[in-house]
Amino acid sequence: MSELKRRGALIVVEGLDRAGKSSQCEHLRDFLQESGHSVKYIRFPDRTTSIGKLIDSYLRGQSQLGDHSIHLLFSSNRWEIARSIKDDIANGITVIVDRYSYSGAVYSAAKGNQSLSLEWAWQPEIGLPRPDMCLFLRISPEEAAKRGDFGAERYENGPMQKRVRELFQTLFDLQPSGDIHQVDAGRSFQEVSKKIHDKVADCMARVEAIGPLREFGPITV
Ligand code: NYM
Ligand code: MG
Repeated sequence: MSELKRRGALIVVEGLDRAGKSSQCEHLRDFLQESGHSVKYIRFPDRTTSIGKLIDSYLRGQSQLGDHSIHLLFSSNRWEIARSIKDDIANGITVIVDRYSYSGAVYSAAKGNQSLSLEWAWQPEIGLPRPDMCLFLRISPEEAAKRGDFGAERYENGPMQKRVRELFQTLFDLQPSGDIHQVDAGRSFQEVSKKIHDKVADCMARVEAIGPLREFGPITV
């Protein structure tokens, strides 16, 4: 009989644009790999698939889509990758995900479309793999704006980021306790990465106690 393999952890990193998610994710991947773990780093939107190409064109302002349509494409882009995430986790690979369902729900709900509430926006995420932990890199919209040139893509403007920041908090308050871990991303790169490594190490040690990979459930706003 083959030895039972320990599953990988599903770790999501969230935050506003310019919070430093991607550089921290790459650093975390290298750190875990150097400590002997099997690890993969993926990001949403995944702009390489055919759905991802539609999203990319929308974000660059090269195509127009209704708020509900683009919302469902973002969700669909997660569903098309969900199978491979589950397989990797089952095969003992820890998967680091740069943006996930939380971004999906809050960016769409932040547009202020009356028929696109946070609750509506969350619905298509129900049933997707639920992260073992979500690290929220917390930064003020003002600080984020200072870090680089905003405005290259849709949603990268002050009022939108401010609303997104508020809705992240609303959504996090509705998540199961223990899922969301806030990290002060206004500190130096080294300080932030140390915090992230410590929290991830705790989570990876807990994976066996958590049991099998879970799924997202509904929220009530
Ligand atoms: N975004 C990202 C959404 O609006 N919905 C989603 O489901 C996801 C995953 O796409 N401004 C937005 C947030 C970002 C933009 O992401 C592109 P990135 O990580 O900046 O490339
Ligand atoms: Mg961005």
